[in-house]
Amino acid sequence: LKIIQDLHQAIAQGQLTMVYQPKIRLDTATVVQVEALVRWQHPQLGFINPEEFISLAERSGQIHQLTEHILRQVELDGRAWQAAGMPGIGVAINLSALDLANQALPTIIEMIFADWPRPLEMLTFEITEGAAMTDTQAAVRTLGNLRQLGVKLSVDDFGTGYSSLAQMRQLPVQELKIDKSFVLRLDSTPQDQLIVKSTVDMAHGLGLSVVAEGIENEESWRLLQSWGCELAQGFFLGRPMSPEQLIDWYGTFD
Ligand code: G
Ligand code: G
Ligand code: MN
Ligand code: NA
Repeated sequence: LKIIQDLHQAIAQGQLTMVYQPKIRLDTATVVQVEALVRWQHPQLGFINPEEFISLAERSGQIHQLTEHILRQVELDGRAWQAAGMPGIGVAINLSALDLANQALPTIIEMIFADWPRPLEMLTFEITEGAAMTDTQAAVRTLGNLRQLGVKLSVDDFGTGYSSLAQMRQLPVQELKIDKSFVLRLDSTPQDQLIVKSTVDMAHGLGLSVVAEGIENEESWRLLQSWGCELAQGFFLGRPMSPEQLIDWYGTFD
């Protein structure tokens, strides 16, 4: 398939770019982290949805290369922010289910970030609920080895799969990210309010910190703040931005 070759070229020729979306502390309203999101502007087809080409990379055996490319880009962008005098903020990187099957991943991360000006504790890896719960021995071992590096682990899209918080407790994760489908209409949907508030409470009871994604208005921000949710991410707070835009945005955020 041509699109498979195109993706191969895109990785090799640097057609993929990263954008970064802020994650903000609800108690102090400070930016503490950004989530790295990959973008592909195809020369003929235009913008391709990341879910589509990541799934393509998984099916065509290119996911390890793609992930490694993304890791290198994040490392470079982190250096540029440091050089630009931006305070040390963390970066969250998404991993696909197949990345967890890659036993070499922890070593690859360690090598790529060996000379990073910031500690590995400032990296978080977001693993989708589905991927975290396919408790193959390989995936569990990779999660444990990642943890050994000192990075944080987060369960992404929480609430969309079939897992429970009880199962989550068995994994070496520190953070749970409530899926945006429960948050987008939080201000006007009592049922979503009930789901999100109880998820925050239960997660806290298990010692996990909570991120809510999909905050699109101030009322949702206030509700999450009153429930003690730790971090918020959403278009109301900041959209995904290029690494250069992020520096400017950071300078004006308060
Ligand atoms: O970027 P966008 O906001 O459209 O994200 C769509 C989905 O694509 C998200 O669920 C996210 O998990 C996934 N995604 C975005 N960037 C990456 C990436 O760098 N690696 C992986 N594995 N998934 C990503
Ligand atoms: O990996 P994950 O599914 O968490 O990726 C985050 C996705 O959610 C990205 O595609 C990002 O653009 C999207 N997103 C982040 N904040 C908002 C928001 O406030 N509204 C909507 N509709 N999407 C958001
Ligand atoms: Mn994510
Ligand atoms: Na998500």
